Amino acid sequence: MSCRILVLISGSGTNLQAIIDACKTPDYPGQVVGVLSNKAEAYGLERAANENIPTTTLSHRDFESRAAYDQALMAAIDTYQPNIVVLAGFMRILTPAFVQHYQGQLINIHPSLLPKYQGLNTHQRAIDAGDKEHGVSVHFVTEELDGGPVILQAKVPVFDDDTAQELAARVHEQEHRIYPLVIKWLCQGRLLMRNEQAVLDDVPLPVSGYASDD
Ligand code: NHR
Ligand code: GAR
Repeated sequence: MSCRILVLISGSGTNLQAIIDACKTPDYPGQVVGVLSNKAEAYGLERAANENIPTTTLSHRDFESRAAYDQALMAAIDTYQPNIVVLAGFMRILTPAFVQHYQGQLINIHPSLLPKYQGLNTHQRAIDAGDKEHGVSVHFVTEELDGGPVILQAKVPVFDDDTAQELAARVHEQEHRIYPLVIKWLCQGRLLMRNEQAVLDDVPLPVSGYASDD
């Protein structure tokens, strides 16, 4: 049976689209069964509707605390009975209770070469630091923000005259390649988190993830 994927978004959903498109390729082991947004205006909700994928919007503004929001979020997610939960540009920090509920089945894509530039505004920070290389990381989500074990990274060059927007576009191309690949591994049961480390085909991955060249 195909792996049930639930995607959490807050914005444009280009990663969501890449995942949906990958799921349509022959023999892909998963399907997006639902999309959940904390923002009603997220364009990703339209992308889902265009693909006849059910959506839920749950605004954090309607809840008194992060704990209350995350309880409602978990209840909404679990109605879809997902096997895995994928953060794709989801912009709310998740409580330990949430993270523990989906431990090992919850991944995020973060636009930096972790452990560099945890948090927000990563492209501008890489430019300001004069980095020659930047990129993207897919990681298991743990209680530590952007601190869970890295599964896979992709690198891009930073050019001297880059704007944050140009650099972000270069990173996005890589995001759309690596996220469907990692989701496939997770769906196939080849990828898991063991002792705070990512393990692929029973091989513990290095801190910078699979196929890293350093
Ligand atoms: N939650 C946990 N527990 N662990 C992680 O690793 C998480 C997470 C929730 C989201 C994505 C992350 C990113 O890739 C992510 C990883 C939002 C913020 C943030 O500061 C930081 C990191 C990430 C996502 N959010 C603000 C907040 O108060 C709101 C910002 C906004 O709405 O624009 O939640 O970068
Ligand atoms: C992506 O670049 C993703 O890495 C980043 O937001 C963008 C979402 O784009 N995630 C974060 O910054 C998480 N805090 P998308 O909505 O087009 O997929």
